[in-house]
Amino acid sequence: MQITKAEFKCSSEKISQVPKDDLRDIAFIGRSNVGKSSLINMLTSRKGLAKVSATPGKTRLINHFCLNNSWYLVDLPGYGYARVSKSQRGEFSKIILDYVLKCKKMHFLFVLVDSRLEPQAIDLKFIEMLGMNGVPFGIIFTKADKLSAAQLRRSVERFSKTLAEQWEELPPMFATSSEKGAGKEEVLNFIDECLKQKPEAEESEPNNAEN
Ligand SMILES: Nc1nc2c(ncn2[C@@H]2O[C@H](COP(=O)(O)OP(=O)(O)OP(=O)(O)O)[C@@H](O)[C@H]2O)c(=O)[nH]1
Ligand SMILES: [Mg+2]
Repeated sequence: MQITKAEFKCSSEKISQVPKDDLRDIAFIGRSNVGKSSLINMLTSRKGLAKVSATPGKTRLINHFCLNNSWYLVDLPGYGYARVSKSQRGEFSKIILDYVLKCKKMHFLFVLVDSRLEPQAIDLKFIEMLGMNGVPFGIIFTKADKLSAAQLRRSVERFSKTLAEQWEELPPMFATSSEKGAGKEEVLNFIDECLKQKPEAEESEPNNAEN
């Protein structure tokens, strides 16, 4: 998929504020500082589209970016950042849980994990919560430029093995580097395919005219 147009649409504090049109969301989440905003800029080839910061906790709102006038790429706040106040933090904040579990616009969620780290408890917990709730998701291993090809492969294998202990089927997985542009085509092509699929409600309820 070629990105011909990428523009900021809005920031929302709660899901009642997200755009009301029927364009679908492809969202990005993960621990603070994992590289969500950088990846969004890399995928859209727009350097300053999403705000990047070396200080974790930069993105606090649900940010919608409209791509090719046909879908939304969504930058979500990070989880697991200890320095935000307790009421904002929770285990996973209300804004994150509401969006991920209740927002009907959300079509697919990418969970970003740092490719350099061992599987982190909070990421596994988040993924477990997605699995239990039937949320469609994939995993992106970020900052791949910081590892050799062999180290990256081992890291992905380690994560897969951990997930396989609990789940029969593994989610789609990608490795990216926002510094080098690696993984861009794979992720964009996956999104393209994903958007061609109809939302589940339309597939399973074709004759709901009385509703
Ligand atoms: N080397 C390298 N650094 C990266 C990459 N992606 C992000 N970074 C750096 O990691 C830091 C955090 O990046 P962000 O994109 O702001 O991370 P975020 O997940 O949006 O963070 P929050 O909004 O705070 O949750 C910045 O210093 C980035 O420059 C990458 O692919 N390679
Ligand atoms: Mg961010």
